[in-house]
Amino acid sequence: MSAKKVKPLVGILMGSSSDLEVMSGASALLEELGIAHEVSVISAHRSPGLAAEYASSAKKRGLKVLIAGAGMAAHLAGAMAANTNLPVLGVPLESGTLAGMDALLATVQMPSGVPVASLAIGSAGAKNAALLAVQILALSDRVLAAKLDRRKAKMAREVPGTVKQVAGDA
Ligand code: RP5
Repeated sequence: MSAKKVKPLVGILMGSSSDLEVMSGASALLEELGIAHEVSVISAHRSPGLAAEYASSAKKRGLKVLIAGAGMAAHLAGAMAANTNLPVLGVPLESGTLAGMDALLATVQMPSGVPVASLAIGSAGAKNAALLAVQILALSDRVLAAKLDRRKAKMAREVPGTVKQVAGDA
């Protein structure tokens, strides 16, 4: 008997295969939390038709959240948001001469009416985008919500707290 194929709930996109290393952090986190997802390289500039088609068909295909990472003039998240009402999480990536500031501004400065939730530049942003996607899914999934609670509690336990106390005269 073959294993039941679960439809992906999250679509991770990136503008180039050169973004894969950083964006794989998002995929690893979703995998850790057991979230079915798909990973695609689609460019807002180099394959604009495919980008529009992906976004317009995403909801029909069962996807619930899109994560779009891109560098330089990062329009991928915006191109997704232009063509779907699913939540779009944008991850600005460091690429080229401006160290990700270009992508940050392009991702965060969406015009009114077409929201993109922008995360931090680079790998922290990629991982947080995955966590945010899971938090959105957990709004209607109690088991997932409990998993996130346990993860947060574990993270708190792992913070060292006071690392040194120094005695003095006063
Ligand atoms: C962006 O341009 C991509 O997201 C990537 O971060 C950057 C450079 O792409 P490549 O020239 O490496 O394909 O569109």
